Amino acid sequence: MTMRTTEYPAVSMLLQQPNLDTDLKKIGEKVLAQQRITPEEGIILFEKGDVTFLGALANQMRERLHGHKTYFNRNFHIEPTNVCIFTCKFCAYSRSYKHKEEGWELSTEQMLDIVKGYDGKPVTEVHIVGGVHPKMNMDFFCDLMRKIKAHRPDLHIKGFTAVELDYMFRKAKVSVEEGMRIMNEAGLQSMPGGGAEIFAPEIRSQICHDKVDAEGWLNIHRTAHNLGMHTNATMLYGHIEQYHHRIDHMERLRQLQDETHGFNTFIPLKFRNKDNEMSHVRESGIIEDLKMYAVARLYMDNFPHLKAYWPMLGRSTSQLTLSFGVNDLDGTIDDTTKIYSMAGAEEQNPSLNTAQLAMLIKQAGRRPVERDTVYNEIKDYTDEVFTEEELAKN
Ligand code: V47
Ligand code: SF4
Repeated sequence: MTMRTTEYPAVSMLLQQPNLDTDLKKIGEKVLAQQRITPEEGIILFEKGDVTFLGALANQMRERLHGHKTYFNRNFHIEPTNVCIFTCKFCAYSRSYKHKEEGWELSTEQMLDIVKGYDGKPVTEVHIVGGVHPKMNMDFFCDLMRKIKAHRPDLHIKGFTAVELDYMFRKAKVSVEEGMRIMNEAGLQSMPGGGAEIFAPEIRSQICHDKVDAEGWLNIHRTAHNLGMHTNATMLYGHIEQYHHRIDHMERLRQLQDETHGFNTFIPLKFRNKDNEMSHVRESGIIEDLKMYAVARLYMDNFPHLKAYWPMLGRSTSQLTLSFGVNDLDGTIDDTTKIYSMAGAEEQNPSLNTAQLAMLIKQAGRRPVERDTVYNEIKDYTDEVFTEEELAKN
C-alpha cells in the first residue's frame, strides 16, 4: 500500500513562516533539533500553538520515532468489581460498599471462566482492573493470578492500578517494595496507567481527594520499574484543570522516566461527563483533544509510546490522533471494560476484531503492527488482505 509521507522539510518551512510567533518558532526549532522542551515552553504550546502547528511538529516526532507503525495488541479485560471505597467525582462506574448490591463482584471461578473463554484464541494479554473492594485483598488476587498462570502460562498479566495496589498493601500491612514483589511473584508482569488523574494537589483534592496521592502513585510505579516491570501512565484531562496542571503532571512523569526508564506508554484520557458528579463540567472538543495528544507527544520525549484509547474517543477521532503523535491504539477487545461506556464514551460496545482494527489503522495511512504488552512485534498487517466476512464479523 502507498503510505502518505510527511517530509521533515515541510516542518522546517512551517517554522520559516514570517508571521509565526517567535516563541513557537524557537520551540519548533528545539523539537527539530531533538532538544527537550521546558515546562514553560509546554504551557506556551498549549496557549499559543494552533492545532495544525502542533500536529505538524508532533507528527514529525512520531514518524522519527516510529515511522508509520501503529501498534495494537490482542487483549481482553477482566473487571473483578465496580464496588469501590473511593469517591472520585468523575467516576460513573463505581458503587459504594454500602450499596454493593447495585454493583458486581466476580468470584475467582467466574474470572477463570472469562480466561477460559479465550482458550484457543490468540490473545496475548489480560488486563485486570476494577474498583477498590475492601474484601478483595492481596491474597485473593495472588490466588487468582496463580490460577490464571497455571491455566495459561503464556498470557501476560497486566493489572491493578497504583490506587488498587496502594490499598491492598496498606490493608495487608506490607511495604510497597514487599507488596510489589509478592504480586510480581504471583504472576503480575506489568501495570496499567490508571489512577494518575491529575497529580497537582489543588485539583486532586477536588476530583479524587481520598485515593493515593501523586507521591504514592509515582512511588508504586518506581518500585515496579525497579523490579524490572513495565508500566503505563495516564492523565485525565479536559475538566477543571488548567494547562499548567497538565504540564506539571507530565513533568513529574518525565522526571520519573528519566530515573527508571520503566514506562512504556503515556495515555491521555479525555474526561467524559455522563452520570457522574461532574456532569456540569463541559467536555473538551476534538480540537482540544488533538492538541492534547500533540503536546503530550512533544513533551513526553522519553516515553517511547503514546496511546489513544479508541473505545473512549471513538473510531474516527482515534484515526485522526495517528497524525497528532499517537502510535498505539489499545487492543482488540470485547465489551468487557465498562469504566468508559458508563461515563458516556463514544463506543458503547467497544469491540473490534483484528481485521477491523488493522483496517482502521490502514485507512489512516499507517502500518498496523500487532505487539505484545512490552512492544515486541508479533505481526505486521500492512499487506494482509482481509475478507469481507472478516471485516464484517463481530
Ligand atoms: O484512572 C474514570 C479514567 C482510568 C472517567 O494502561 C475516566 O493500558 C474519563 O487507566 N472520563 C482507568 N476517564 C482506566 C485506565 C486505562 C484504560 C485503558 C488502558 C490503560 C493502560 C489504562 O479511567 C481512571 C480514570 O482516569 N476514568 N472515569 C471518566 N468519567
Ligand atoms: Fe474507585 Fe477508580 Fe472509580 Fe475512583 S475511578 S471511584 S478509584 S473505581
